[in-house]
Amino acid sequence: PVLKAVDGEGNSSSIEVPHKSSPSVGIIMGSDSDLPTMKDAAVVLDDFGIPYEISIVSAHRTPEYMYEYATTAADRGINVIIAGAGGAAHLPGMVAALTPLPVIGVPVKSSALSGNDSLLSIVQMPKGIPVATVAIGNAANAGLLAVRILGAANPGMRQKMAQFMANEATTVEKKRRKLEQ
Ligand code: RP5
Repeated sequence: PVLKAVDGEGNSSSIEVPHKSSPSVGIIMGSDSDLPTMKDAAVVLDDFGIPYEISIVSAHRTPEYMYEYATTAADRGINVIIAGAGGAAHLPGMVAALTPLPVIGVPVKSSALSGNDSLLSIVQMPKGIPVATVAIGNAANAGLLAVRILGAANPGMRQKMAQFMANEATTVEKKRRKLEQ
């Protein structure tokens, strides 16, 4: 199936929902309107060859499904959950309260408060229930952090991350040399 969506600023996006038998990362979002932001996490995981699943899980509109998703994720073989939401963004924190897995929160940019509401809702977790929070709208970094978490116990994945970082450095070096010519 293909998930298509338009966000509050009119940015449209679509993503082919993968049929992978053993997803290692769960990407969830409060609404399909979060997809234009959250697809960047999927792009990173695709680049690193990490199987993932994508779903719409709303803390407010589908609380029972959120409970089911979070409490079964570990048994289904998920190792890391990336959760994005905007506004009163309770999804990452509630999911973290229901699973022992690491949860990465993505504050989605909202129209009313530019994502500051999302950021504060996600980052201000009480002691005991951590959510690793990335910058507003930066789902790519959530994907990269998931790769690093998986890489802690996987030397091959760590090597891929080291290569990615070396490539980033090369790109910047090239730009610097061009500028200094
Ligand atoms: C949140 O409310 C979602 O994560 C989304 O960012 C925001 C708006 O949702 P829609 O009204 O576009 O469905 O729950």
